[in-house]
Amino acid sequence: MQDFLFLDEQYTTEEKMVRDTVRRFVDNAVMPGIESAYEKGYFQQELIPQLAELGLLGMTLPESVGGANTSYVAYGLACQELERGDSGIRSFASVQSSLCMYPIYTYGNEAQQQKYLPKMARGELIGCFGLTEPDAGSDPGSMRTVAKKVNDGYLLNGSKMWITNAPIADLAVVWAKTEDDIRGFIVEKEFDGFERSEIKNKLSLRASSTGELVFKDCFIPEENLLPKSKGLASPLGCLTQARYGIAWGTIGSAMACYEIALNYAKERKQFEKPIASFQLVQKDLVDMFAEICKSQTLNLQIGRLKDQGKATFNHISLAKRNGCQQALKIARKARNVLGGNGISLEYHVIRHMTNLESVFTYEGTDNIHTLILGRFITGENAFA
Ligand code: TGC
Ligand code: FAD
Repeated sequence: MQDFLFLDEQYTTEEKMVRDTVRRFVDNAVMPGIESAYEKGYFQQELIPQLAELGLLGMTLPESVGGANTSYVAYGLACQELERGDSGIRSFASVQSSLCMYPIYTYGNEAQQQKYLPKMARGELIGCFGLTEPDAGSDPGSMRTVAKKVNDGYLLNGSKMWITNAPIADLAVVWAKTEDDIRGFIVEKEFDGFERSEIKNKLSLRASSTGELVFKDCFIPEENLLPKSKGLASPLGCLTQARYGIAWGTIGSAMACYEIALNYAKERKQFEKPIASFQLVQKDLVDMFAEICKSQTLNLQIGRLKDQGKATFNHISLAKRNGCQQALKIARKARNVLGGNGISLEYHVIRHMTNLESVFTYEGTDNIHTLILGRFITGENAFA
């Protein structure tokens, strides 16, 4: 879409290169198969080697562990372009990078980093992140999964629900209560007592693989404990990383919906005129355009703060909440502009719209981000 605010001038050459490369990848590799993948409820797993080849897995991590050492703005732009294709492919990259590689890098030791991260960056090992449980979603501190200390390791018991990548993962970063505190564990798919199953019949994020993790006396060797993880702040720290990418990603979905609606409105004729000439349709298009411009500017500023080490989790809540709210509104407006065609998979808007329903809920619901910001501005904690 038009760079109305000249934001291109604010990005470095490398950031623009990342964005344009991911845009081409999405147009050439994701888009041709997405309609059918969505219809079949299938994650386009065959694209993982290309995602890895483009350096999109763990891209902000240092090269010493297989990362691409890019800026957070570059990471944001990559998420924006991936989600312009589909929220599912961005979800895959978010989970692999921000929810699995990030905790192994941040809370793991050197041996764990070297064992897992280069292979994860190459897409040879796929990760998933288990925090949510059937009875612990917005309140992860109430989790029931426990890790009991035994000789040379831990016995893990419990279950995790709604886990992106679970059915295809080689390892899971799992959060459990020990006698002392919540800790993170790397659970490999071959471990005895570890089972996964796919959640079927989703009507949102259909081109993403989602599942359940179950642990029954699953033995985790001591070396698979993330030694620097301590308390709920550790998994929440990973969420801060992923929520940042989601803020950008949602605006990618919004951009796709806006562009489709604009082109459609210029071509579709009713009352012998293009529907783009009607004032009410123009209002919908202007509302979409204005919110995208504002959101892109917000994301860029928060990205720069993140690159300078100044972004707090409150900033990230502002951007995640804004991105989800605006993108969902934009998708619904675009759906309206397309009339009956708006509900057809062929026109893509309904796919983005239904995807965004999940994105609005995962990684902290809209209510949760509202209350995080409410706590920040009032000093009153609604969760206590
Ligand atoms: P609270 O007392 O607020 O915090 C406990 C400790 O954590 C610190 N903290 C954070 N640290 C880093 N990043 C954040 N975002 C943090 N938020 C809080 C906090 O300072 C405190 O530290 P300390 O040192 O004092 O102990 O905890 P609470 O139990 O009151 O909960 C607060 C609440 C509700 C905000 C939090 O639990 C929350 O964010 N709930 C939402 C849960 C959620 O987002 N789950 C997401 C699961 S993963 C997922 O959805 C992946 S989708 C992936 C995809 O496909 O893209
Ligand atoms: P609940 O917490 O039960 O919330 C239900 C409603 O109550 C919401 O509207 C919520 O906003 C509201 N509510 C709850 N508490 C409050 C409050 N204090 N004040 C006001 N309103 C409140 N989790 C993972 O760990 N890993 C993953 O990879 C992952 N991937 C996911 C993929 C998909 C497709 C989906 C749908 C979810 C995924 N999740 C994952 C889980 C996701 O993070 C949770 O669904 C989310 O955190 C909300 O939890 P819940 O579904 O249990 O809803």
